[in-house]
Amino acid sequence: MTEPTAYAPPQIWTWNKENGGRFASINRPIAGPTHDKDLPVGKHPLQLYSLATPNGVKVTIMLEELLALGHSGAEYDAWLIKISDGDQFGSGFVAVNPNSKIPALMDRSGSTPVRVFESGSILLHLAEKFGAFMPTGATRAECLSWLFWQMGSAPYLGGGFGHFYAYAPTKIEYAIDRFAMETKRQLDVLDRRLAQSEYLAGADYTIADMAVWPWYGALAKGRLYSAGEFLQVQSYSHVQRWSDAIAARPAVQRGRKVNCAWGELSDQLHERHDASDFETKTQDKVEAGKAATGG
Ligand SMILES: N[C@@H](CCC(=O)N[C@@H](CS)C(=O)NCC(=O)O)C(=O)O
Repeated sequence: MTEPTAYAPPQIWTWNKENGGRFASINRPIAGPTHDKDLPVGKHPLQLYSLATPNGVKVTIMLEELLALGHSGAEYDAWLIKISDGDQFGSGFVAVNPNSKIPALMDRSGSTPVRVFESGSILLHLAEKFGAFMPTGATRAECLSWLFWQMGSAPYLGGGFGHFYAYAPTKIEYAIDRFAMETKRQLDVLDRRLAQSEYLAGADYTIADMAVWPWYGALAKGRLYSAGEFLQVQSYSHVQRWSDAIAARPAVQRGRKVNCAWGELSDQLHERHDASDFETKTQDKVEAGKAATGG
């Protein structure tokens, strides 16, 4: 095995701010706000503060699916939180999520606003509120099991494999090997389940699929960490079938665009305040409008 440069941990860990890496500018060993900043509040019952990462997209997919089912109470304003600029450390954001991570939701539909953080908790809150995308009866437990499987498993994929394969300043064979093995094991867990069942909880599409798909569907399609070939993702044929089926859903296609600030301009809807924004406010239209007015 290729050995990394010898490193002996000191007696007491100290914060070395120079210790680079892709997220050095936002990583800190302390919690709490770094600056005062109120969050904007729009006109809808639900206020979402987020970014279109896999964790963020879970919630915008759920909201678009609820609206597609006719739940008008799921109308929402989606505000862009730029985590690379440190927006998650503003006092208003920290009041909604003390963990300073997107997504964060304020449910203002009742007399007292309710804060909800952690994507799995937000999906559950919305599923219970609208009585949708979560089965009752025997398959409820299966749905919750896969939902919590995602919450426990994805940190090995993102914080483990993705970090050491794609982002760490040096390639450490031990770390990449360890997390590639675990990631392939997780893909196999999903593949075996999806060989027996159309969706994760059973015959119906649920919040479990909405939680798992943005991570493992993207991985299976080679959209995460450019690791498709390395992990031989094509071999997980049932995951491929399930990923394609979910990707084809119109609500999923809309949800992926919300709070997206990279990629094709026509796929970026920085903020979403109305269903018509998908037609009129994607970045290609915004830029064309600016060019036309010389702005
Ligand atoms: N377990 C959390 C994870 C959320 C999370 O890791 N969010 C990332 C973006 S995908 C974030 O906000 N990072 C900002 C930071 O770490 O400062 C959830 O599912 O909501």
